[in-house]
Amino acid sequence: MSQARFIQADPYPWPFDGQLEAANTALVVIDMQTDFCGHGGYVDQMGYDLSLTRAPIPVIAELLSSMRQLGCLIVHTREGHRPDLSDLPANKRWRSQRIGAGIGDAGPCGRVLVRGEPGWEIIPELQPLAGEVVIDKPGKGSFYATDLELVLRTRGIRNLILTGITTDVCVHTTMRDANDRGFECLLVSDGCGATDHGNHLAALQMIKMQGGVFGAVTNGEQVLGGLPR
Ligand code: C5J
Repeated sequence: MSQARFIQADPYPWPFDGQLEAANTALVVIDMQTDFCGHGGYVDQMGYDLSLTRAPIPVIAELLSSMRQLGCLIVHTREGHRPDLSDLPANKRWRSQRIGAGIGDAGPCGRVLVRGEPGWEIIPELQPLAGEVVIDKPGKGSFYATDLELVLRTRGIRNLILTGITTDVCVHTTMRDANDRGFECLLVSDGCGATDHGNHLAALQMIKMQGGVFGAVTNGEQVLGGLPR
């Protein structure tokens, strides 16, 4: 068995059992799309401060570069709906229309959160490389109505390093769901962002309760320093 290896994290050195190898660890980059962090996208149309959802871009770029070099599995996700909106629940559409950013409606970046539209694309700074896994999801969690679990199990992944936006919505939903499925999860605090900084901080705190109820939290520097070489 290989030597135990840990990344410094809160509330425990991660992963819990020191079984950290490039072959069993994936970097998950959640919803780094123009709709969530670009001008004219969904989050911008709702009136939120884009600097909050753009803040993690440099940290994610560094993690992508290092973890690609190590040969770790890289997973990108995109939230979005079919052009005919057949996978868009009526209540999700209604709520988005109420706040002035109707999903499926025309906007400055094309139809809001619709697959294939400019706003739905992953931002240029964090474009997936050919061959990397890209998961299209209609909901907040990355497991719901996708083949993510099948892909991770097939590739022998048991450790997930989570980044992306938004901390309190799609990242949290994915982390909670992954944790229930037995994946060992680490959230990168400066590799995530939310539309409200208080919610970002609260989401980090929630993970750390009960001895790490959903896993552990660290920052990009600790991940870069703790990855297997
Ligand atoms: C939201 C997301 N906030 N990617 N989506 O609607 O967190």
